[in-house]
Amino acid sequence: MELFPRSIPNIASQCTLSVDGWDNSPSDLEKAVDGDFETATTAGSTTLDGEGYYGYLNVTMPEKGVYLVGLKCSQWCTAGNPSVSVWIIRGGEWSFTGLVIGTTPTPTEEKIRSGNLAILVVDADEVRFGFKVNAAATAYAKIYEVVVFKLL
Ligand SMILES: [Ca+2]
Repeated sequence: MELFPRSIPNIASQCTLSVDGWDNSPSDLEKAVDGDFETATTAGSTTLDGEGYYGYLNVTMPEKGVYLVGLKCSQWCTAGNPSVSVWIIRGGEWSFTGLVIGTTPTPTEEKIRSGNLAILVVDADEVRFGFKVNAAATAYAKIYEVVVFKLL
């Protein structure tokens, strides 16, 4: 699938992916940067006793710049509504960008977000995606693909 001109290569495989904040972290992170939108990490999950973040995905670029970052993921949970929030990080300073994906009603089975998230990163070198649920629940997510285009 070719989403962008060949003159702007997807450099996701040159980025460093890491996860934190999960009871059971998603593994097989290489499947999130393999260029295949159908392959995914294992399901990460966390049980929360109230609204909160149940895990994070961090994408660190090779250098600061202007990037377009896209994310295909899935979320599901035993109660409430899951969402994804985004921070952009420049040299260690965090900037909360906002809640960018919300899912209703409660997806009790895996729900792939067909409207993929894309974030423009300006003069920064890291994006942090926070997976959130707004109720006491066990919540899950898989990362299908991260795409990173360096624009400048
Ligand atoms: Ca993939």
